[in-house]
Amino acid sequence: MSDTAAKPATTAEDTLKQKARDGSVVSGGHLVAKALKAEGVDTIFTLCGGHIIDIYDGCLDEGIRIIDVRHEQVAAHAADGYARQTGKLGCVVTTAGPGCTNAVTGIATAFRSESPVLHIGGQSALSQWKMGGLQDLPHVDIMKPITKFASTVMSTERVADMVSMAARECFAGAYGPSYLEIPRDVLDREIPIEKAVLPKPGHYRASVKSIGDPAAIEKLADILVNSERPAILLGQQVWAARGHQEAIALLRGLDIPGYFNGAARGLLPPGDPHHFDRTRSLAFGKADAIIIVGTPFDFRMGYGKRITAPCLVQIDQDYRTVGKNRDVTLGLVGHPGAVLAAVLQAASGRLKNDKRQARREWMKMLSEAEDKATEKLMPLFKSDQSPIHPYRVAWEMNEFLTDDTIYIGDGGDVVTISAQAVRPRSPGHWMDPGALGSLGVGTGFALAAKLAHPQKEVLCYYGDGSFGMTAFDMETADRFKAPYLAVIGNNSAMNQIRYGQMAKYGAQRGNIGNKLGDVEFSKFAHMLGDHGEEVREASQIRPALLRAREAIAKTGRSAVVNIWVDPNEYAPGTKNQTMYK
Ligand SMILES: Cc1ncc(C[n+]2csc(CCOP(=O)(O)OP(=O)(O)O)c2C)c(N)n1
Ligand SMILES: [Mg+2]
Repeated sequence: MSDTAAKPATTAEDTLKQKARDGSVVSGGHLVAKALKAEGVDTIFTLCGGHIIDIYDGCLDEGIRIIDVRHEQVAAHAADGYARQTGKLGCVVTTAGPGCTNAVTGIATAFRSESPVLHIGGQSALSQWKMGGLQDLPHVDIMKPITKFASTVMSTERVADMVSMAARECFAGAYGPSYLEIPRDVLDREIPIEKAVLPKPGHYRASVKSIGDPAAIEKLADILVNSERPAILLGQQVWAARGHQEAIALLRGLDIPGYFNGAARGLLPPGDPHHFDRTRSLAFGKADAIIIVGTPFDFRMGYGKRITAPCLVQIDQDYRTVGKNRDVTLGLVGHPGAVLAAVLQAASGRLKNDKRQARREWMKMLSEAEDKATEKLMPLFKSDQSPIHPYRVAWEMNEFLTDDTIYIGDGGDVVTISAQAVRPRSPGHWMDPGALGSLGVGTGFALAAKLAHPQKEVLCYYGDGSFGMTAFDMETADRFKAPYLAVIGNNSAMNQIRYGQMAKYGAQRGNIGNKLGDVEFSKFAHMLGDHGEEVREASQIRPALLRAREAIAKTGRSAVVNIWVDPNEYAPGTKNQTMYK
């Protein structure tokens, strides 16, 4: 018999607690935790509030880790980041009212990035429904447009059932977030356990590994064995759905050049013969067949309008994305890994030698063009100008990355630039906000990445504007022994916007509303008890990064390297961004 069970009950509360321990009654909060456990959730990201504390009590019983942050935006980004890093449901728990609204940006980011996140929020008691309770808001109405599913839970009996329902919705088609609001009396009430609807782990969801229409698989196999200059773009769904091994097998099996965007960056390491990243326009301009997998024709793809290849195939988890914004030759709906494995099988042994030879030449041509493009960037990458050129920082970071570094970009221009130099070495080692373009994702992503993979190094490259948005949760990373390296490209401005403004309004009027103070962020690190350095010369970037790495290993705390970059240097595309035209 355990110590707790041996203690006699003294108060009514104790009696209830004892009953709960006996397993004869269960509260709504404990049902939440049981359902999360059934879904494989091992960590929740949260900021406390009276409406939700019973969920914490349940998580203690179920052995679910509670990571409490300083701002709900970070909790939501962390839940998203944790989903991206683990391939499982992420979970954020917020209190009613401002707890929910603070998390909106994180959930909206997950929505545009198709990340499976369950957001559970508190609400005033049903007994005070619409009476003007503390922190009362129409949460479900607020969350509906940025989730796949949003609902109130109306009874304690249904709490676990509705958590499972919301989780199922997160994985329907393209993944995404769900929101559940649980009123306080529903959450706190205790009911006999046999009255609760408790879906059985592994029995309330079907496999998502659908291949769609087998006839379309055959058609795509035909296309791929008959083309001479095919190219494949792998998008974030390939990684999110963990279809990357099948995707890589297809590239290698049929000798096709692969391009990678967003979270798919790093699915193949740089230097791999099927990895390409500087010649997408060239390849798409000359290809006779282009296959787009798991990424929409949105602004990042020019809405697909520039593609002129005679054959364009689109594969997506979401039926609504295929053929959206432009016509396609063939559309397939299904799980990217399952579809590509089926296509490879259907094409197996059918690629003729002359076609394979043609592809090798095609890839050789692209590969030479890649080398030329890199050579062209080299003078910028190697620049030793003072103030430091932002391209040099990007290059130094790429040199500094190990095979085990997860790279996160959170900023404007400096991060856009970094994408030209940073080559993640492994799947999941590149994280960016995705289509919402939300600044401030970095701290939550870094916290989540380190918690998901304590043995890996996590480097977040921030703009100084972005860092200011969520940096305080670096303390949370330290508190939970999830240290990471924050590198800041500091130009004392919201520079990406500044350039656009100057291009449109001229140097005088363009400098309004976008300049920031000169902040020595190393002092912020010192305040937290962390290692922090200022870097003002290009030659000092590498030594500072190495010292920071060493400090993190030695102290188990985060580090900040604040690099002062030239505010007058920027990415080539920035000034001409179409949004300013
Ligand atoms: C939350 C949010 N607010 C505003 C923007 C618009 N925005 C895009 S880039 C940028 C500048 C970011 O500044 P910083 O992080 O310092 O990077 P820099 O461009 O200076 O390199 C801004 C404000 C945004 N994308 N997200
Ligand atoms: Mg800046």
